[in-house]
Amino acid sequence: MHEIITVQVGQAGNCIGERFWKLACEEHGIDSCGSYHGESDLQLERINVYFNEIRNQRYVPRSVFVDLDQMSINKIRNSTYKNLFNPELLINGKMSASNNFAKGFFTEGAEILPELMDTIRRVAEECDLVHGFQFLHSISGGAGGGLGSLLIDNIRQEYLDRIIKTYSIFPALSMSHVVVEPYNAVLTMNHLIENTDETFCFDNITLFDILNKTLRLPQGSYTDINHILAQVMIGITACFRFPGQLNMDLRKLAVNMIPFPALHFLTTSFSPLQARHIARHTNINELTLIKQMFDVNNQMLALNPQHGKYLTATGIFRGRTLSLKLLHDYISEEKNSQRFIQWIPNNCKIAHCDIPPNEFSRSVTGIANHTGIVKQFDYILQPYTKLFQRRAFIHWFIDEGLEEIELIEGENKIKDLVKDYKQYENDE
Ligand SMILES: Nc1nc2c(ncn2[C@@H]2O[C@H](COP(=O)(O)OP(=O)(O)OP(=O)(O)O)[C@@H](O)[C@H]2O)c(=O)[nH]1
Ligand SMILES: [Mg+2]
Repeated sequence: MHEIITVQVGQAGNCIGERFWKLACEEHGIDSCGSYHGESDLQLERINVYFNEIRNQRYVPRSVFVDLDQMSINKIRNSTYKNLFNPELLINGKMSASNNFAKGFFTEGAEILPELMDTIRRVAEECDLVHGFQFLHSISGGAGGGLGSLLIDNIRQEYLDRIIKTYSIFPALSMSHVVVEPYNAVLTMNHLIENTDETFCFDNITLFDILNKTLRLPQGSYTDINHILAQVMIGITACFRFPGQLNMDLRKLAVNMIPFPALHFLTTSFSPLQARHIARHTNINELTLIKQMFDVNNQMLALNPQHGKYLTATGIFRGRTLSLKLLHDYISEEKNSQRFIQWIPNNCKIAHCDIPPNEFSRSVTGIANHTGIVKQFDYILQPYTKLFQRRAFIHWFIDEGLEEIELIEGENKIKDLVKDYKQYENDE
């Protein structure tokens, strides 16, 4: 079996991860203590991709939970799912990263790194064949960004030929109370550009907008947006977790989605976006699913698919009664539209998993490599530049061992990435 190891770092990473495991357990018939109570063999056929079986029909998520302070990890230690997770894989340091990338990467992070790498090695040794790693983190947190980057770099060195994918949360800077988030984000991007194979980008502003405007939950909290994020992750991973007619794994996904190594920043979309209580009654048709996959209101990032070009896209469709013929027909219409560059043949694909998600009878999770992602990069570069021109706040980073050149390198790499994406913006 080709196993995937999950690593959740920092507060955002751990909170989103907890949601992801909740939904994954529901889909595989696993209760909050790890026992199987499902009704179909299909739930178990590929369960080893994400879970370890520790004894007969008792399953444990193959996930390492990491933070520098205790708060997010203690929350998991005391949650409803406390008996599901392996306590040896819940690891916290002594001191918070205090919103500082450099603490997470150099001082506090470096101290905890040997223990973390030992743990990850142990988890990897228990696998038949590690297929890859998936990281969950915010790019602007001290732990998620700094320690997350340190772990990604070290895993890349030690597991050179394995896939590293990340689910990376971009900050809502307009709502932020932390002034140095743009620095953290730029520094983290430096490592994501160098050392990941696939980075799925999400932004908190868009997710809060979905809560407000689409789901009409104006008082929505992180728990609500983490639920949407978990739904998307569940959608992306459906074809790895279940057998399906049109299947995928991490490597196939990368091969199909990423035309050039640097351009590995992916956006996602999801449909149906509906409040939980009405979801089950809606039987959304094939055409609507496809339209929504490409609709601006269903994107998980500030992306307007009408502006710029799709380099590649994949729709992961779930549901028993979906007509693959219809999906293929509609998707080739999309592929032939102006929104797709035409010089990559077959750059719009579908994958299919019969088993629907728990909440809906049908769904689609869209994954796209789209030139419009540059807007997100500009969004962190602008405030970064204003701060850095005046060298404001950088002493906090220098004091922890960061050299100014790393900020400049990060900035330059993002600018190059923006240039690389923009050159395809007007391609036929
Ligand atoms: N989507 C989502 N974003 C979160 C959550 N918690 C924090 N964030 C965002 O993540 C960024 C801060 O990162 P955190 O993950 O809190 O920080 P950390 O990695 O724990 O590191 P420290 O900053 O040192 O505490 C901010 O932009 C927050 O808006 C969460 O549960 N879900
Ligand atoms: Mg924290």
